[in-house]
Amino acid sequence: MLDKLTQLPEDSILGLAAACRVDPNPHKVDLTVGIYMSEAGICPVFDAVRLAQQALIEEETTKAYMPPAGDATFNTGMQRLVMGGDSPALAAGRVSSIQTPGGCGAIRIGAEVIHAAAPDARVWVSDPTWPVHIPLLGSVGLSFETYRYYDPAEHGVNFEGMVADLQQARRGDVVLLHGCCHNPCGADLSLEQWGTIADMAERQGFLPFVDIAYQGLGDGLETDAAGVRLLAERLPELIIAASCSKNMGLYRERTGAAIFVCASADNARALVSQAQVAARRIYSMPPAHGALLAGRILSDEALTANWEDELQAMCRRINGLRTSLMSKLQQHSDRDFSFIEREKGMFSFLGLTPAQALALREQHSVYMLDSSRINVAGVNGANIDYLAEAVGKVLRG
Ligand code: PLP
Ligand code: TYF
Repeated sequence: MLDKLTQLPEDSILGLAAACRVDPNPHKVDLTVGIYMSEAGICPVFDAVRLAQQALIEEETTKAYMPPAGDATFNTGMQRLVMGGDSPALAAGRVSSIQTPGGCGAIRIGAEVIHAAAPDARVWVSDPTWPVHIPLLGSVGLSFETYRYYDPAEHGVNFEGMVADLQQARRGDVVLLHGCCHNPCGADLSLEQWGTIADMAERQGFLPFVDIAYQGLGDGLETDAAGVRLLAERLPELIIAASCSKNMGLYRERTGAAIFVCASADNARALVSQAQVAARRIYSMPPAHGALLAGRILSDEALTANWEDELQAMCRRINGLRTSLMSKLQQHSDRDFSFIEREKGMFSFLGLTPAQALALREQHSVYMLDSSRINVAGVNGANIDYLAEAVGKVLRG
């Protein structure tokens, strides 16, 4: 039976990272997967995570199953982190959540809940969106529509196109939005534009589904959540997929939350039961370790302050790298790269053709996606000159 099954292609992002790992060129530059790399070229463990982990190891008394909804301290901490401590929906008891295996798990649970409520729901995704959104949402049976989002000529959001396309989204449809630090393009909505999306959701009745995987890495924890908070203040219903992979560096611990903003407190409770049943169909209970660490950090003032300091430093460093990369690229090319500085978070499209991205890989061991998406956080003092020079060479042909 199994011999009918054939080899499938690798994940387009992870496959390139694997190719870079085995490249023997000592000058190789890995700008593929969205992980934060320090100046020393490593993906660090946050100091607050290390401290929380030491305490957890001392105090942990069991490895029995987590409850199906996950750790209660983690859940309330994540609700406050994303929604804000003064959220009216939170105060009204209209918010509930379950702990999930990463943001991916949250997206999948959100998709299951949507499918239970509206099996024919269409999910509107940005052009482009994170490629993993498609299997995560599509495997549940939801269908897709696309809205215009990134304008490659302007290196920014085509908001007119987005609004024109979303005018066709109707009650029973879902609109997937990147909460901040758009993956792959780095171009985000302004708060005013979030307001327009809220107006449209109110008028047309579609349900926004916000994927927020980079809170704290664009402008800061509060500013990065301003869009999702605006929607939560204006709309009766909202689904949010949050992740601690990037902003706590808990990638491999698979730590995330599916958050539901509902029209009533009763409905918010019902959604937890729906999400738990959805989780039981896939993995039953979430993993413990990452959520126990995040829960400790979010519920302890000193650990929170320590974590926020380190996150702010990462955010500042990424924004500094954007400026340095822009000016280095401009030294090696007469193109305008100022857009890199205007974008947010880890990603940017450099605006190269797939053939140029391939040439960078084959001739210079500089690894970026074929779309020319780079992980800005993979740039450092030791590789920035080599990188800019290589891009300049490839652009000259
Ligand atoms: N959503 C987007 C746009 C992402 O880029 C990522 C991961 O990098 C995620 C969600 C979820 O990631 P994880 O499952 O590691 O939390
Ligand atoms: O886009 C990225 O690079 C990150 C990490 O299947 C990632 O979001 C990449 C591929 C994947 C899961 C996560």
